[in-house]
Amino acid sequence: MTKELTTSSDLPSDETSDLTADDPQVVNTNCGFVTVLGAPNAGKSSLVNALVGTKVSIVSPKVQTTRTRVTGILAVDQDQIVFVDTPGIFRSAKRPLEQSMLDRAWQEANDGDRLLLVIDAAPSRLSDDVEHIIERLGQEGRKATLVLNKVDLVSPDKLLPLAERLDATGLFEKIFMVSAKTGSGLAELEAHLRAGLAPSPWLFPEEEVTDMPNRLLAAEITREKLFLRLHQELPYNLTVETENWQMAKDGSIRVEQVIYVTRDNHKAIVLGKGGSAIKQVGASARHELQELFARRVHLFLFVKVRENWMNDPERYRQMGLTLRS
Ligand SMILES: Nc1nc2c(ncn2[C@@H]2O[C@H](COP(=O)(O)OP(=O)(O)OP(=O)(O)O)[C@@H](O)[C@H]2O)c(=O)[nH]1
Ligand SMILES: [Mg+2]
Repeated sequence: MTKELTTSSDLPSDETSDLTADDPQVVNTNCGFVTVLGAPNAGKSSLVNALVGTKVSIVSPKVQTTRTRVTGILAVDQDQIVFVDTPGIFRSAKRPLEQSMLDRAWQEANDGDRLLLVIDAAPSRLSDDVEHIIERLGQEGRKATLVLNKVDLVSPDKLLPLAERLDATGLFEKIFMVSAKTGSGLAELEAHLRAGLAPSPWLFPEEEVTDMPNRLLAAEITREKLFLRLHQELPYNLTVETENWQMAKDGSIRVEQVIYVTRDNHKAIVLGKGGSAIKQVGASARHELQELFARRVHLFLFVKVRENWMNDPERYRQMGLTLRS
């Protein structure tokens, strides 16, 4: 797992004089961005986490869990892949938050070196959202690698017709059948992506698994616990921000976060009877933060009603999104 740079002793003697290990001409590493695109709930974040080998992106059984660009970085031998997880794409966004999420996903689709389209292979037919993505990629003349995910839920005789139908679109240079849950097919996918990398210096240090700031990562973890616990429209009407992040002298971290909700009754539900709900969310988020940062974490959660947060550009900026004007 070492970063192999050609040293001057590997080069013909007459070329060695001016070259250093930082010179692009002597770098023998590979690196690239892979944008992971797909409809909501396809398993994009699960796939990125499985490929990176660390949980960098939050996951829930609900749609629209991921709201912004989340990177997961894989470094193996001389190769570094920066996976860019994106919000699930759906046909029609109604609310400003949904619009910003869609803008973000399509923007990332245009920015990456390579596109990975993740489709949930479990349903018997392609959803409208998937048809919409395929249509748009086709119109834009984009090519992608197709990942049929959740194959652990499908019998092989159903997979083949689906793969053939998608292959007929002409969009996909290669099709992989994987399960982010069991890990099946991931080694082949990884090998394919690594083989397609361009020679380039690494963009991140070897041990880095994401470029997300700790504050955002921590807010996402709390949001995941809220998504797992709350139902109906409530998860979609809240946002979490880390307001304070302090390292104490004893090495522990003090994290203060605000959960913004839009209505008083939402605040009551988030708090639960006698604060029982928020206590559980806090305990579960704190536990995960402690594992992630390998130190003691003191987590303080506050719930604030801010009716209009979904029209406040600052709330979007905190999430790494832009509110359309
Ligand atoms: N059985 C099975 N479940 C999976 C697999 N991959 C993901 N899931 C589940 O599918 C659900 C959605 O997974 P996510 O990774 O959050 O999906 P996503 O595409 O990132 O969703 P959004 O961020 O909402 O667009 C979760 O309940 C996952 O546990 C898989 O390979 N097999
Ligand atoms: Mg996601």
